[in-house]
Amino acid sequence: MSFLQQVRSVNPLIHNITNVVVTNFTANGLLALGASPFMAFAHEEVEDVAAMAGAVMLNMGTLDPYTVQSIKLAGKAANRAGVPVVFDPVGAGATSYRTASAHEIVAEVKVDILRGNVAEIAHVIGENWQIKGVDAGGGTGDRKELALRAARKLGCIVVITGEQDIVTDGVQVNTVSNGHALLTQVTGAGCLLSSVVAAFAAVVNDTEQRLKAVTEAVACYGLAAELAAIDAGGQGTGSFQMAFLNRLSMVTPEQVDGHCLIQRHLDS
Ligand code: ATP
Ligand code: TZP
Ligand code: MG
Ligand code: MG
Repeated sequence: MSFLQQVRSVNPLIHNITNVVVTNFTANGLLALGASPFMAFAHEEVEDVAAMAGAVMLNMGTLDPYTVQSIKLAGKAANRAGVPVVFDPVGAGATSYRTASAHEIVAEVKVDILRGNVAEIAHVIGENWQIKGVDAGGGTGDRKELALRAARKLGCIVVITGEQDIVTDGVQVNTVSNGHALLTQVTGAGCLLSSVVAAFAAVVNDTEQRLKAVTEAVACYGLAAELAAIDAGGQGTGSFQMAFLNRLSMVTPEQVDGHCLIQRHLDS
């Protein structure tokens, strides 16, 4: 059974501590995919929610000290319970507060999967890359080498997204070329992907399979966007967003099998 089929049959509970911009879109995207979203950030309950979830997605998009503490409490509870943790360091590098918070989070929480744009990933590991607010700037450098350094430094899977996506565990590097430029016009496209990655991670029993599942998640998401762009037929970004949710609910394992653009290689 493909990971997508497993998500739809298991309907995993995904605990999201996410930002105020994307909360509704994320919940609807997870429902469309076949997962069960739970947004909870109160200090009084985040540990309980994280421990009962299939996976936890921690996102620092609209950060404040209360949310940083929510993220740390949930992340540590997930670690204790063996629940996979995805971290989306939105805007790391944009302000010193965001960069410092991201550093604190990865120091205190064992992150299993780090997903962000190239600049965010660079700043999480103390490197520099041009950033414009929450969007990757026009910086240059070797994205694959950066992903490998981040994966090795943090001992986790790293997903760097953009026109081409890189997924690595520090040994194997998968590149995914699915996706559509219209995703850049929908706020929360990256944040929802982080939650979709969490949903795929939640159904993996054998952690050896996690890299494969995360890569399939990224390809499946990009393919849904390609199909949605056809459906929306040049009607603009609002129609595309709606079509994208529709396609997340309808994309089939056979379509993913037939149209995923994944290249796999070992780092040499
Ligand atoms: P940023 O803030 O830099 O936009 P993000 O957190 O929104 O980052 P993205 O890098 O935009 O995340 O990735 C979200 C999704 O959009 C991924 O599936 C990615 O493959 C896709 N994507 C981003 N840019 C493009 C592009 N130019 N062409 C095709 N797909 C893209
Ligand atoms: N501002 C703070 S968080 C946020 C914005 C616009 C959403 C970012 O979402 P994404 O998925 O990184 O585009
Ligand atoms: Mg984007
Ligand atoms: Mg983002």
